Amino acid sequence: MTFEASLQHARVLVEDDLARRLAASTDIPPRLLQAMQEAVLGGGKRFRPFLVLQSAGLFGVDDATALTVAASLEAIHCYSLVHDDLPAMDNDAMRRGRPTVWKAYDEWTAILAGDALLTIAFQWLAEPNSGLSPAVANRMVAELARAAGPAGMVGGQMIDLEANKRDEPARPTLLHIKRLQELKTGALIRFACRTGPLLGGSSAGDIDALTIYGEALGLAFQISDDLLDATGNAAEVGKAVAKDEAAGKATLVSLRGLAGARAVLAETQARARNALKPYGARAAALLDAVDFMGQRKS
Ligand code: GRG
Repeated sequence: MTFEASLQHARVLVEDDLARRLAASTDIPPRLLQAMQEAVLGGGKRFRPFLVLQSAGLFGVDDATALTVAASLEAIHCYSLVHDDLPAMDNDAMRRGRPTVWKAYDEWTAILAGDALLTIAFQWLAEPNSGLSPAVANRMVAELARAAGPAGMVGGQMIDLEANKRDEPARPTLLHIKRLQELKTGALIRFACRTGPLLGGSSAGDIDALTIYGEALGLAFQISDDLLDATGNAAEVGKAVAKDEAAGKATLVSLRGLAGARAVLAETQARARNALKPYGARAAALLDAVDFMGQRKS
């Protein structure tokens, strides 16, 4: 299967699952539910669900089990985008080629829709009909909370905004940028990659291999995102570009230039491919995801 076909497979599965879960939530006030649906069902590559499903498949875990985790993770990713677009954060009007949730509704609805997606994700993992054993559900809740929370994505956003809102931002080091990206973007991608061996009850060696892969892929994803911001086309990317330079943001491109960032991307891709060596051709789709980082257009 081509990478695009595998991504499309994940997209169809997770979008159906998310649409069904939200449509069944008749106890949610209508305006809140509509804003949540707008946030979750309004496009997106579904790259994190793809990683969950592929990582699960590598360790013999079926799609139905992995989907609960994929849907929960995507809900958290979508919440982060809704909050990141708010005027108090990145102040964006367009996302995924459409008006952002606060533009389509208003700020308070967007804040509440984000809060609702964050909390419902954990409800889906923890409720008795999740399809996960209590021990696995508990592990997933703990791991996802850590990845999304103050020592993960929220912490990374804090470091990013704090540096950016200073009157005279300090010149960032490579270490600072890597740390920021490891938390802000990397933590959810790392979580997605680890779910296969965790759900499958695999060995510590498998968990370590997929963790190394996930960490490298997360960094590669962020570098490719920075390259897209610097060189991409807004219509194709689906959101404003050239924002990082205008905001004086600390990225690998601002520190090392385009060629320097591409060189770090190539090194990082090699690290990710190397971690998958023990799995040979069975990891083909996860290897394709590494190549995708060098070719992203959105
Ligand atoms: C608000 C707590 C909080 C965190 C926000 C995710 C994030 C942290 C900010 C988004 C800003 C940004 C451009 C981050 C870089 C990488 C990233 C997460 C891009 C968006 O992910 P994609 O490309 O988006 O997977 P789609 O739309 O395809 O789902």
